[in-house]
Amino acid sequence: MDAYEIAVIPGDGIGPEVVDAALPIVADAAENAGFSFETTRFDWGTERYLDRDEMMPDDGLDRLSGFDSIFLGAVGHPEVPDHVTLHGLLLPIRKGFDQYVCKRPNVLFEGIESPLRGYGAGDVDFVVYRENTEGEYASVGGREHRGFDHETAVQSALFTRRGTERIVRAAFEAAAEREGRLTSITKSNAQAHSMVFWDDVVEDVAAEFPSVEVERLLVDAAAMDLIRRPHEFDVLVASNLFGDILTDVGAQITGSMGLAPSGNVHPGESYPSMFEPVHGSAPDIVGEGVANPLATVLSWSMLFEELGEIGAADALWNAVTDQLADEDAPRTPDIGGTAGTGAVVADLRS
Ligand code: GGG
Repeated sequence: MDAYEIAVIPGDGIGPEVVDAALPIVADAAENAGFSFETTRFDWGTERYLDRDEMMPDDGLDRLSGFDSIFLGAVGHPEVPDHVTLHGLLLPIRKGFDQYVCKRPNVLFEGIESPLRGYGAGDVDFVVYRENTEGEYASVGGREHRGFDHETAVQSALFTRRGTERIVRAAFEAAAEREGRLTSITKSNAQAHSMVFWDDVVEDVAAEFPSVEVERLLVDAAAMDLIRRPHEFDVLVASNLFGDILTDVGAQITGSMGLAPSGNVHPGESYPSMFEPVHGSAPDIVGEGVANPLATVLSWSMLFEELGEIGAADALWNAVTDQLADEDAPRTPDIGGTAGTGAVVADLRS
């Protein structure tokens, strides 16, 4: 029997609430599928930062490196600037373990009302492949002459051929396995260096996938079209920043950030991948017990899928799908209910 070692970083705000609530159903799914996993908890995040001035220890990546996978709840705290929390925990893990594919499915489930008129179950089902280790999130730049009127800030985006090719190829592979449609997102009319380069790479890689139909969209048009015609999208591939923005649009049109899962994947065996709900720490609802645990459960489903445990992955995904389709089942306020986090998981397990 396989026994996996999973590092769990609940993080900040509602992170620990959704992570702890979800663990029992995750354990059920593993047991029913005939494997086991051990979790090791790392209480890294902003409480540690406020106490010790570091989000995680200096040897944090070393401590995570032996695990089969990593699960993260959320980062962010009202008293700490967001760039500190992001650059102190989430981004070092994504970059340190070369998790270059940020995979974010956007599915409109049965029982969920989209804010888009006329859209129902199954009408929206696309996945965003977001470049996850470079682009606009590269730490290239600086600030000079602070406090003077000639103060200057420079933030450069970094696009390498290797980095761009591999995310584009991963997206093409996904499109070839799905409906054969790929939309590449750029701003190549304005960003004539990096984004025209991105277009060139897409053209090169497209030659390897003649069966995949390629559409190119500027990010502003894509933001509009995700609302205007979301049913036409299958796989989108985008830079780090554009992918981040568009997946929030995707979460809204499919009902809630509380239903949006994600994986930061390093394909291959060299490093662990990391899975997390797309939502942040939601300080406005911390402690109220109403955070939606379903994005966390779906993210565990993605984790098990990555480990090759398809039975457990499907069991978790189907449990969420069935619950949402049941109009009598409990649901949290973000999707129109009044139930708490615990009641939703208890119902999933029943
Ligand atoms: N669930 C992880 C989390 O807290 N994300 C908040 C966030 O700011 N994410 C930015 C990103 O995904 O790049």
